[in-house]
Amino acid sequence: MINQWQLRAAFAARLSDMYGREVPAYTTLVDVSREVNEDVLRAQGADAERLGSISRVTAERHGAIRVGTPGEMQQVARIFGALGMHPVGFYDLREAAASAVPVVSTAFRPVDGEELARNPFRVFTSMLTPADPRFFDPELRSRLETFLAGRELFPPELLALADRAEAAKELPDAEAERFLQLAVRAFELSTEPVDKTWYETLEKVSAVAADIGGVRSTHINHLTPRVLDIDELYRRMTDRGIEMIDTIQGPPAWKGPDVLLRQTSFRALSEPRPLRLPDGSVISGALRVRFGEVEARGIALTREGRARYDRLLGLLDERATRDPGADRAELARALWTEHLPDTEQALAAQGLAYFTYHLAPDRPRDGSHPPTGIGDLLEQGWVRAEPLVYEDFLPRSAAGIFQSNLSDGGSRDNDRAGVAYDSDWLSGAIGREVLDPFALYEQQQNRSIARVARELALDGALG
Ligand code: OOG
Ligand code: NI
Repeated sequence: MINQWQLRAAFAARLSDMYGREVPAYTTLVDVSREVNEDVLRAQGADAERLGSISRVTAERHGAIRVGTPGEMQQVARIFGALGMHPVGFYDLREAAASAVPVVSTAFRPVDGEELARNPFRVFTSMLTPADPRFFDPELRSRLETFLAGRELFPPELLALADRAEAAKELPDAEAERFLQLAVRAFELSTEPVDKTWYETLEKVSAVAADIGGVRSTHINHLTPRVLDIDELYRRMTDRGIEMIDTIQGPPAWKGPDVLLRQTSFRALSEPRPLRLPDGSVISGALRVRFGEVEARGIALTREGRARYDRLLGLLDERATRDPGADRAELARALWTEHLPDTEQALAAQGLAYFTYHLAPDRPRDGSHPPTGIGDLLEQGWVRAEPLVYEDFLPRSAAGIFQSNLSDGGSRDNDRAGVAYDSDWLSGAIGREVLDPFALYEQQQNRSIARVARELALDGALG
């Protein structure tokens, strides 16, 4: 029998092999990430593993896929459900992006601490919004919806195996093998000819719309390794002659703790794709869709911490507008230094980031009574705080990653009102609750505090 986390780890590893064959530059990115991680581990020792063991970080990947309809999203949810991955968070990239990115998204990922430690594979999953009149007029919407309704992304056998794996939380070896083969195949780039006229019609609105709705299949759009020093990775990739986008998205490099998520990417590469012309003939063409991305993960911020981050991004935009010649990273660093505490202890004390709390092995043993507040316990050496790693995504960064790979902005009519979608709508559409990331981190933190309280009481009883 193969259990869920083994299935998830095997799926992530096979997807990585497949993607490396299809997009060789991805392999370079993985190699350079591994080198950087080994160097950081050598230089920092145990500190390098503060946000995850080196084995977790080395195997860690996130993927991105894009689908066309709620029905397709629901099928994706079944496949990832088989792997113990649940929809977490709602991202509206239509609002986060200046150019035309007509999608709303969630991320499928494991949610409990142990599962994340075993293998944290996550997939950012976007769904096209043909009903949004800012992008699609009624005629195009109707053609697009008809096209999407007529395709099948996932064979029924794959979905049946997925349902079995989700219900039983495991699969017998032979079925597991079949499930993995079918699942990886479903995300390979199709060799079926692309209808050139249809693709280009959608491309005029948005390259993302063409990538999703211009073809009869889906594919993994990128697969992202995790690196412990993204600034160093950026330098090494550039030294190797790989042209990276010009920024690292997310928080700046600064002297304080890493928080949230920093990401960067190299531009989508032209890949050969067969194109069908109106006369039925097929020519070999090229489309630029898939790219490489890398990320560094930091500590998860509380709602308050996140509000601070969002406010700082706003301030950064203002300062950059006022001072167009200034280096954005420098401006960001100055703002961060001014507005964010630069130690884990202060982040914890001010309620800005999430931690789990554990009894300190060297806590007082002189029979004295521990204080009751978590802050005092920490300060007086009764407990230790371990940071919770941020497991999710950032809408502004995601929009930046999408946009940096669009050669033109597409078109959007901002005079029209968009269709409103939110987390509840998506939950209903896929028939599963889209979970609130903050609630998940809070739960982990609260559980650890409750455990510490129990252990201290026990300590008292024994002492
Ligand atoms: C997804 C872009 C978002 C990230 O890491 O923020 C993303 C896409 O291009 O489909 O993957
Ligand atoms: Ni990504």
